[in-house]
Amino acid sequence: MFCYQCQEAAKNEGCTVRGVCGKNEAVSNLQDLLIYTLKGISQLVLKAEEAGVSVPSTDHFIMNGLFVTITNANFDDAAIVQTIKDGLELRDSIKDTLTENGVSLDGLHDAAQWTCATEAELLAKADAPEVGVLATENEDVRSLRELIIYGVKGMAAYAEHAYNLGKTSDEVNKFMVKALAATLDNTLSADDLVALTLETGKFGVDTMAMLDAANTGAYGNPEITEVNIGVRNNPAILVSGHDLKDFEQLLEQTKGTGVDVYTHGEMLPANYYPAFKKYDNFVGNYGNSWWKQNEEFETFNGPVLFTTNCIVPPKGDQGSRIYTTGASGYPGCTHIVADENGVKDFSAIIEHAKKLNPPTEIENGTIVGGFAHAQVFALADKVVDAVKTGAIKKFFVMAGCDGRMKSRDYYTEFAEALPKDTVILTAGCAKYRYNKLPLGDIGGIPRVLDAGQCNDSYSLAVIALKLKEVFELNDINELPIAYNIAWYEQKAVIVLLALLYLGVKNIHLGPTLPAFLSPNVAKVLVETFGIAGIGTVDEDVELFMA
Ligand code: SF4
Ligand code: SF3
Repeated sequence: MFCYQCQEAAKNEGCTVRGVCGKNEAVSNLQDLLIYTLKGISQLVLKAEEAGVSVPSTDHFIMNGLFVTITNANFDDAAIVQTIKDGLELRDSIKDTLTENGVSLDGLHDAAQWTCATEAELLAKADAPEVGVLATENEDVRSLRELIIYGVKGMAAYAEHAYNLGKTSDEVNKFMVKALAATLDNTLSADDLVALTLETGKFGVDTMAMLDAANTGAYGNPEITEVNIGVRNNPAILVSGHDLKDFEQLLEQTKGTGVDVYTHGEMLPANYYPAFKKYDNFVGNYGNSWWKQNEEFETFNGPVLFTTNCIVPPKGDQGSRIYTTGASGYPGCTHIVADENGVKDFSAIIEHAKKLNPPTEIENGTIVGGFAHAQVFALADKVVDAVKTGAIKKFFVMAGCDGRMKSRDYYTEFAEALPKDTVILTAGCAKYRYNKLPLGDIGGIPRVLDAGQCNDSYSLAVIALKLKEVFELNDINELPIAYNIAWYEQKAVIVLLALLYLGVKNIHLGPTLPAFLSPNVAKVLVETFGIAGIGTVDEDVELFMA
């Protein structure tokens, strides 16, 4: 195996024996083969498009397949094997249609041609050198190809959440096909791939805008909310991940059952949506970000539903009360699938909850969030005034992911060290490093404004663009906003590419720069966009405030 897609890549080079995330060699290789298969399918879809032949839709299969390979989403080798087999079937049906229409299949890449007669052959192919990341020998081309693939993985995740709410975009779906196929094309130069990287950012913005419209269209605009972080004395289900449609279905089905519902990790922002506030059994948020789940699931006592990443391999017998759905999966855990209308039956998890103890309290009180674009616009006068009077000197976008590395204490210390006339704008699970600190407020504006999930980084970009308009500036970079972003998995990659596409310069990225950036590609990002790593807290605060 070789994997370097996330921030925890071993030695910041790559995992080669077993993932730091817990992914074993077999799963890692199978994920590579799934991506390889998606690339082959994409090459055929492009061929069909050129020939003007209509072929079976691959949109949902591709977005889901990409999502399955995101860090901490799916560890289930059997499920991935089945997805690959489904992909081969889909691929063959496209080939048949092309052949029937007289389209030549000459010149296809192995990714569009490989076959297997048995599962053993499939497993052997997953381990073949032509399949994995290292198949691209030139390290700069490999770096750019993977940067694009990781961006597209993040895009696919957001596209799938929107899809689950009935929203999809032909342009985004077509771009994913184009990008996947492009990574098989040896005629593309490094410059072509740099251009494609920026285009990935453009479609990242479009996808996040689509998901924002899907979420707010279905559940209303997030609003300022005091979220309870304590517990009640009823049996309960904990929901993690990012999918709001799953969350809604679970709330509907638990209504009147005596079973409470809590959010964990990236599901916390569900508390901010008006549509979910009508459920009396929706209690609040339990615990912190994903990497604390082993200990927090222990004290939660009840079953847990994963709608997406981030799963940490369960400890002891915890797996027996973990349920997965959508792109997520873990061997031995119960996986809940949707019927043809997208309806999921959560009765098993609800019945399971009834047999278990209520959650044990680990903290109490409330935290405040809900500062997505509409809520911030409603407070615009107050915010603009605070900037004009100098009450707010600077905003710090500290969006992104959290992770288990000790070096991430930097973000807590950085938030504590920021001058009192600064405001943190956050989104994603990165917030857990400082959202419970007593940082106070500035004239009633909390010093940590949480817009929501990682995809709600889109809201932060919309807010920045609005401020640019209000202050009549020519360039988004003239605003008193600094970007100190934490990344972990591939959704943070698409958020980063989206910000670059919007023209944001001088983003600091930590706790380490991605292992998949070759020195030359890193140099391009530094020279073109002013991307930098992080230093010490004191140095960085001084640098940002200068
Ligand atoms: Fe390693 Fe991250 Fe890949 Fe897991 S996802 S194998 S931790 S690089
Ligand atoms: Fe967190 Fe996994 Fe990325 Fe959606 S839940 S931000 S790490």
